[in-house]
Amino acid sequence: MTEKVAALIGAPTDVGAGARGASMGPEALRVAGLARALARQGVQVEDTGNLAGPGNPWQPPLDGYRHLPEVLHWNRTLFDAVTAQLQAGRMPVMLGGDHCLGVGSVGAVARHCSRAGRPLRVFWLDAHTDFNTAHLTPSGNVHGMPVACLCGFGPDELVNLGGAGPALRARDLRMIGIRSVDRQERLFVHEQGLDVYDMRMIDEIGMRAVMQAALADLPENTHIHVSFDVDFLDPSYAPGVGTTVQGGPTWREAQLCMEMLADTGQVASLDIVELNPALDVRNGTAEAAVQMVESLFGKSTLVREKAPKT
Ligand code: 5AB
Ligand code: MN
Ligand code: MN
Ligand code: MN
Repeated sequence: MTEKVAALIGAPTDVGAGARGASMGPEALRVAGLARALARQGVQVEDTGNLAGPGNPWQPPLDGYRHLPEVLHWNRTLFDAVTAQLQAGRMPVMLGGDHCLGVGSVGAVARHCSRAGRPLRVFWLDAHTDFNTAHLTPSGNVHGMPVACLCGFGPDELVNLGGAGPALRARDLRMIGIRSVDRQERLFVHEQGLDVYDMRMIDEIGMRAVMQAALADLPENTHIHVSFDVDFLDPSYAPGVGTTVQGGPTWREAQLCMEMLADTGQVASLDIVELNPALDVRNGTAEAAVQMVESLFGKSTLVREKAPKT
């Protein structure tokens, strides 16, 4: 880790999701021992508590978006909180909350890096590409749209959050673990040239080669942001999410992904999103997520100078 102090920012909302419950995610992650896990890895932790925002009105979509005013409110608040932590030299760790919050969190990181002239690479660990727009979406749920918004395709207020124009370029993104892309979303992902490492690629060449490819040509001084949607993990050990998709990375594959990110020493901000305690079993998914994050912060079985040669 580049930054030594991690600031936990709770964003307890599910306004962007299709199921209620992700609003309880921040507390479930705390109960599962997130702060202690980071401390074990030598990271100083400051829990800034939870942000406040509107409740979930549970309304149908309007013009292709569900709860857009509430989504906007939460993302503005989060954008400011993440920006403040980055400016204070701390590493923001956002505890969601559903993945619509990626707009504010990644947006803040991207604007910060662009002001500092620092290269950025965003790792989107997810079963889904989250690249829908109001026209493409089958659900109207904004948690299926954050990547599109960050790349400039979405409502003006979200696209231009904290700056004019798109926060990200498609080439700044690497998507790992993908196994559910909607029919029309798929064409758009292809058209925009997103760098997607889907489950088939993980099956065929293995997680190690996938991560080597996704980390290739990483410029020195790159800020790595990890947006960890807990539904990235296989539902056999992570059932506590709103949108489970069978056939995710095994426990070991997911660990390797985290360990290889940790090896870069360049992970500088993190989202943990989509954990839904209402659907979990004895907080086991929260505990699984915490174990993954501990690996992301450098936990490994043995001391290794560097990864073994191929
Ligand atoms: B998540 C779906 N593609 O747009 C949609 O969990 C699911 O943040 C989106 O990845 C899942 O509604 C959003 C069908
Ligand atoms: Mn997601
Ligand atoms: Mn997902
Ligand atoms: Mn989900």
